[in-house]
Amino acid sequence: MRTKVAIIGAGPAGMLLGQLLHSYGIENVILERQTKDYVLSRIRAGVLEQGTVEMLETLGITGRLHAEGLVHEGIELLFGGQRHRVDLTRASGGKAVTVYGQTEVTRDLMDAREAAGLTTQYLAQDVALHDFDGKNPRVSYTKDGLTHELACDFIAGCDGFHGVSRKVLPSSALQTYERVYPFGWLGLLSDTRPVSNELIYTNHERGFALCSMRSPTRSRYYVQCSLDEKVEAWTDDMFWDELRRRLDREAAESLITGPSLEKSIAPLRSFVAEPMRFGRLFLAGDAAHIVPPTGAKGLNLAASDVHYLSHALREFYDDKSSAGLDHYSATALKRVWKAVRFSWWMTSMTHRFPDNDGFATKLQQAELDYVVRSSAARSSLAENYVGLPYSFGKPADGARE
Ligand code: FAS
Ligand code: PHB
Repeated sequence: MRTKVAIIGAGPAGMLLGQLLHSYGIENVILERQTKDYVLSRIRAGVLEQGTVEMLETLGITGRLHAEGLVHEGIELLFGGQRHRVDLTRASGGKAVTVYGQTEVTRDLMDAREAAGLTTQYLAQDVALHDFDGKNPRVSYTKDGLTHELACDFIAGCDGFHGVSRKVLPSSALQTYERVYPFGWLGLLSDTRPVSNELIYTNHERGFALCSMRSPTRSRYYVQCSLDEKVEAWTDDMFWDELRRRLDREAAESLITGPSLEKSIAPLRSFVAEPMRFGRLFLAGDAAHIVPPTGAKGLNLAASDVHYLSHALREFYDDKSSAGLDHYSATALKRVWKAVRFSWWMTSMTHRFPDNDGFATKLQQAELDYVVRSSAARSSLAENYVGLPYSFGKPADGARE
């Protein structure tokens, strides 16, 4: 079997890349080790940057997103028992975010891919990359007990943090940067009316909490927890009691509770692997970088990488130019690191660090107070939260996107 671009992973990065390449007339095949239902069962991101929505709009697949997604023009910061609204739209020059779950984005992309009759091999096991730094890259995998080989021009490693793509690179070829946070997020999904119309990020002495949602009738909540917590030890009632303790009186009293549809603990880390290109292999999304979800950037960074990579591949096939491919890593990383910084900053400002001394706590309070009182600080938070322009990815040397 042969294709132009072999994509490993049917998460948001792989599915979005596959659809964009198809829209450019560039043939591609996706290899996914799980089933479609398993991929859709993972509860992850909830907030889309405007740039991500616009990319999906170019594919003509945003009917459900615009019907069911919730446009949010602000978020609230809760600290010292007071809620402070940050008007994202006013502070970012008119931009907003859309609350629409990653599961739904992936479902829309999967439906579009099936409707176009494109090939996605689910349950593709033992995926292995060959000659990715040579002239005949190819990917082998086993399915239904048979070994298959997919010859291609390029391989897109969209297989997430635990995938094979980054791991096949010689350690001498990669420089990695990492910060592991000393806490996790215990998340709960429930079919209950959200406690607020907008997201509430809380800095409380007991720890961070986040009130989010998926729809007017489905809520998504998180509380910071220690790394040795086990989700089995948390009953729903324990979760609701802990969340209430971290909210202001009004929110605590109006919180609607109900049975959890999903409950899980996610560890938090910042991680970047450089470069994001090695020969004919290009990394995109969590395969190359991880951010703490505090800044709502993970899914949106996957879209950002795919924006640059899809344009570069289109330039290669249409204009016979490899300039975009040659600058992909530098261009993508320029924007990745700004999102890594923002996600680290939002996490540092809102979470309780076990080794925080009085000085660190005072700094947090000063940071929060400055953000809610300074229009300059609010604008900085807002332009990062709604998503920096993709042109921010342009390297200083003016390389093309
Ligand atoms: P993904 O991990 O989504 O997809 C990779 C795909 O590759 C998977 O389907 C996997 O099965 C497949 N794969 C892996 N190895 C393979 C192999 N060897 N062969 C074939 N296929 C293989 N981001 C936010 O913005 N907000 C959040 O609240 C948030 N919460 C999160 C909670 C959790 C528990 C996790 C793990 C992540 C969370 N994220 C959040 C980040 C998340 O949304 C990612 O950024 C997003 O899924 C990135 O998409 P992909 O790069 O496509 O990677
Ligand atoms: C979510 O709804 O899952 C969500 C929203 C915003 C974040 C993180 C997670 O910063």
